Amino acid sequence: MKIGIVCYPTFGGSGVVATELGKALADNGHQVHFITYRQPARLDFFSENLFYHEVSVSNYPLFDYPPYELALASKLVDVVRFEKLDILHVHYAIPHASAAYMAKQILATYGIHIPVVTTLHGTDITLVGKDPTYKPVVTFSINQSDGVTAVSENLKEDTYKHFDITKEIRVIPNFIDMNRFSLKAKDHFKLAISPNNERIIIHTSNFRKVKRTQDVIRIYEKVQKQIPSKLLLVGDGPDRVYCEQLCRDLEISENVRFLGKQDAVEEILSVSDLFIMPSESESFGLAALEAMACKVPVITSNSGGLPELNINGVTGFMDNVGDIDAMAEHAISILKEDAQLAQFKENALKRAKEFDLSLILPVYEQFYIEVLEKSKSLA
Ligand code: GMT
Repeated sequence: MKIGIVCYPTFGGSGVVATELGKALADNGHQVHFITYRQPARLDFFSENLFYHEVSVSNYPLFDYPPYELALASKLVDVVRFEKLDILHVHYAIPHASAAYMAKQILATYGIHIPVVTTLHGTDITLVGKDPTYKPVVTFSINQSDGVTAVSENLKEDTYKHFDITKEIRVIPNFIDMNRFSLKAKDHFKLAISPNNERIIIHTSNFRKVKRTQDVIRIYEKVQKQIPSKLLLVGDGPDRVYCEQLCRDLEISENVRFLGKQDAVEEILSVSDLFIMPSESESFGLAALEAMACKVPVITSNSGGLPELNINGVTGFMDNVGDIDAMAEHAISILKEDAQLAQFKENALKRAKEFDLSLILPVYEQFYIEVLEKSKSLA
């Protein structure tokens, strides 16, 4: 198949899923064309089946807000026509699904009928999408897609709850490449971070409000009173500055390292003992899955799709959003005994294997075939 993928090219979860999916499809012999405004973060190598088409937006002085959606729609028309694509798969509804709809209508005037698959990732529904500013367009473009997927049952339910959706939504969960995300021997790094063999606690995110990163600091502050430990914070975003201040106020800065954005996050996860994700809402929790694949148990909130990943008392624990005391207690219970920690680590790895790329890739391929056949029969 010739597949066009539209995504955000950043480190965000939807961009990571789109890029890893595209790479795996290309490895499986499909021709994959990424169409976005910058080279996706994890697409930094050559493959004969991978192509990148950059969307450039005019910054004509009249535009206070450069019309990216129009530029994207035009580029989609161009790439679909020139490269003879079979299907378009857009990740994150805003503005990708509506740009794809527009491109589809324009292409129809050339006699080209291309099916569009939209994957809903989370905040495109739970936060931004349901805002009245975007809601009518998001509803319309989901309903006009030829196929719709969501990354968890919870996100599917939320979409039906908040939007007037007439389309069937297929749940296809996030996945993990177990070859990349596996335990790496990084003893020198472990020694540098925890010279006295302290436990290592980790959080990775984009430090947005929805991630409740300050809860991570407060949980750690309680844990470190009982368990000699260090805290690693990976990623960057608006709340990082408040987190740094909070560490100073709580006088724990000495034991907390802000590592910023990291490409090889699996290497840092490999030396870690516990991952904390206290998010306000999380449609799936890809970062938690990445941790589990590196044998790291997880303490998460019980919001969104997290109960579909984290098995309470087995792969870690789940507590109510904002319940810092419960999360700290559960963290201590996992970390205090070596044998107990080892068991949680094994369980986390076993669970992560259920989301291996090799299991999820064929599900996407089959979905494309279904959508293509259905749209051919309607043409
Ligand atoms: O986590 C983020 O805020 C980024 C966001 C995105 O769309 O880029 O991630 C969402 O999609 C990921 C991949 O499907 C999911 O694993 C994350 O749970 C989801 N984030 C939220 O729902 C907050």
